[in-house]
Amino acid sequence: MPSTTDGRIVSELAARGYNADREAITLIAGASDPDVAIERAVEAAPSDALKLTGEHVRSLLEADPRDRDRDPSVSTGEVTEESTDGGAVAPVETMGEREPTDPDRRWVEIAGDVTGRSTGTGEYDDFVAVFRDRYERLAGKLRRRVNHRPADAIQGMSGGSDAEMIGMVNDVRSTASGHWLVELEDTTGVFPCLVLKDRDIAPLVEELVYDEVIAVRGTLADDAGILFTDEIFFPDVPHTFEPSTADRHVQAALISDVHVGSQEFAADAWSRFADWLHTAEAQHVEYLLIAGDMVEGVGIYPDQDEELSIVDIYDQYEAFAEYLKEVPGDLEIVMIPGNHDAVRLAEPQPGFDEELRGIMSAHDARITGNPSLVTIEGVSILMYHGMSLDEIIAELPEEKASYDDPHKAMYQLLKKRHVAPKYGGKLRIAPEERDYLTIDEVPDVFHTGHVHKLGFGTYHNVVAINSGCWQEQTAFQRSVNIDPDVGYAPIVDLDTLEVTARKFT
Ligand code: D5M
Ligand code: FE
Ligand code: ZN
Repeated sequence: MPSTTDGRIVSELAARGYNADREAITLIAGASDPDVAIERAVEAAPSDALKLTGEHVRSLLEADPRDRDRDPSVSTGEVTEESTDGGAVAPVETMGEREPTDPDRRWVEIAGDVTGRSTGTGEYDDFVAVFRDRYERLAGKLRRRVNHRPADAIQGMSGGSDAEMIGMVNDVRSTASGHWLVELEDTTGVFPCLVLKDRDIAPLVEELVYDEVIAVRGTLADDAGILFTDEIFFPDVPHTFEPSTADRHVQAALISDVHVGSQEFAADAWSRFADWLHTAEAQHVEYLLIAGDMVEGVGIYPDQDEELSIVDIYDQYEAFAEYLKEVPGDLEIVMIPGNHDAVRLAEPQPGFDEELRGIMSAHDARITGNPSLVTIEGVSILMYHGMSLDEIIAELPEEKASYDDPHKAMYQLLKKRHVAPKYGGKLRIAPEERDYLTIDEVPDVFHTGHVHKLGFGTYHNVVAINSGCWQEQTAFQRSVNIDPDVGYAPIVDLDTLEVTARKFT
């Protein structure tokens, strides 16, 4: 599926000061994401090398499971936005029983997990490092579209020159006359960019959040003190992106926000879901992905204790483990934590510790960090709990991100290629040596939860799914008019990437 022509790869490499032999170019063109492969090849090139060789690129690609196992003949799945409200769930006895499945046919790989790798000490240097890493990773995706001039170089250019810059959004203000002033920062300084209110790109300014990385192209004012912006670029998912699919008919159920321990936990809906998984209709559901908030937790929000049915956090996990035992024992389970779980709140969140793993040991579930890139039979699924969705929804215009269409808020994260673009808001981000929150590789499926609303759709062929929840409306949600979607399980066909939402209430 090479979306990048060989010629473009050659010029991309040349722009970074490298030549490459024929084999290196062919290998890069055939990589799952040639642009990522270019970046990685350059990054890992020996510092004195001027020419990248096939051998060099091959060793890099071999280290990447997506390139090792990728089937070049992928098909593109359509998402059917159909929800089988009511009716679709037949009682167990009329459906027949699920047959045991063959564990040998299943395979799961996990990448981008911070668990056990956290290096952050909370020192100032860590913040500098994680911002630098974020900038480098995202700028790498924009360099192929603009010819970046550092802020300090633009400061020295003469009035009227054309200029292009990649920067982190440092500030967005509206001027007295209603235009936008976007201040971009790179490692050398900041530069102000003016977006006139009647330009076609003006609505894009409303999508910006602080600290995301974008690129601009424009012309310097006569006094060279400001850039009149003509174009804005986001790191984004290439339009040509083609997702991978599984080689056989197999399905995954994507859920989140179980909230065991809350008085509002929907135990009946959960049991109907678990029962359905035992029926022949669910025969092909071999994977269960849970994107955080297994339990209600304690002390998460003010007055939360008034709505707890289980007050001890370990008892909550014990109860959750019992509910998990209701699903078929041959399901392959992958779990990440959320903000109600007993792991550090700051993202990236490591997976559950040994004690909690011991409690949730049934099914031998795979426990990984938030976020993680989970590849199931060749289909990569970016699992992220979704805490940043609240912020995206609060800051962007209704039509671009809302609780009613949570998948549209997910599209924004894909476009920004970062699961938590804004730093320093309500969301806590732990500084690490590398930024685990950038979306380096385009996932085939993006799975989040947190906002307790069901929504799914496709963005540049990536299937975005926000699973609903298993907790009825809480007092807080009532007070802010959040009407949760309770008891839904979106089911993804891994061979076609079609989604069907099933309802169990
Ligand atoms: O989050 C469920 C949703 O409700 C999510 O959009 C946050 C929001 N929420 C719930 N309780 C609160 C309080 N007390 N303050 C702010 N936002 C809240 P969950 O992670 O399941 O609680
Ligand atoms: Fe939740
Ligand atoms: Zn949550």
